[in-house]
Amino acid sequence: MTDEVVFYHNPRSRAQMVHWMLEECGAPYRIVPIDFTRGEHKTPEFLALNPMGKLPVIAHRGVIVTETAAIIAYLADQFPDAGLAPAAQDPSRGVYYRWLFFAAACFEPALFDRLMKRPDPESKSSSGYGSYEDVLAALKSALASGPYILGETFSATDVYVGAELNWAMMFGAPGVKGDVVFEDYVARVTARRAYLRVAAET
Ligand SMILES: N[C@@H](CCC(=O)N[C@@H](CS)C(=O)NCC(=O)O)C(=O)O
Repeated sequence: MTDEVVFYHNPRSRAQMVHWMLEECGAPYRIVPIDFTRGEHKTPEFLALNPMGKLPVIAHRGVIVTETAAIIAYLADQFPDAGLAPAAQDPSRGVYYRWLFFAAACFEPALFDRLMKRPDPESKSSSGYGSYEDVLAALKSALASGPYILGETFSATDVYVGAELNWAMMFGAPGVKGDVVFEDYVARVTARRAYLRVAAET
């Protein structure tokens, strides 16, 4: 069975984060462009891959994976030579998972609610992310000692957290843009060759 990753892609989407990860881990991949304007993500064929009708999607060794953070974690495990995930038994795997899941489950929804000017959650204790401010403070604590989330070691979690923060900065998210910890971190991770290769293509 081929090791090639089939990557359903549109550069104007979260699939850019997966593209960065594919370059980081040195995976052999083939891009299948998906044109949103032609509704190619809502065809029966595409919905059979992802019933959400959303990108990104990958197919690898007969398996379909969706959800940006899940794809990034999956690729780190499938292409271990790149050294982008701590071993399963390594305690730092806990730190790696912690901030990867935090970014997907707390930072992303908090960020979108804030950018869309949705009202803050009525109750911090029943809202999964508490408050936007609490999320940013927690994320900043993870980055404060740096240079990466695992300290000296760059990992797949930095791809996802870095891409989310970079995106937040582009959209002028309050508390992110202009903050020295976030700005320095994003500058550091987006200076990587893999990121720059992808950015040069778009
Ligand atoms: N939770 C998903 C979100 C995926 C998502 O919303 N993708 C957007 C592009 S960034 C999409 O495909 N939108 C097209 C649509 O819903 O019609 C992930 O993290 O991968």
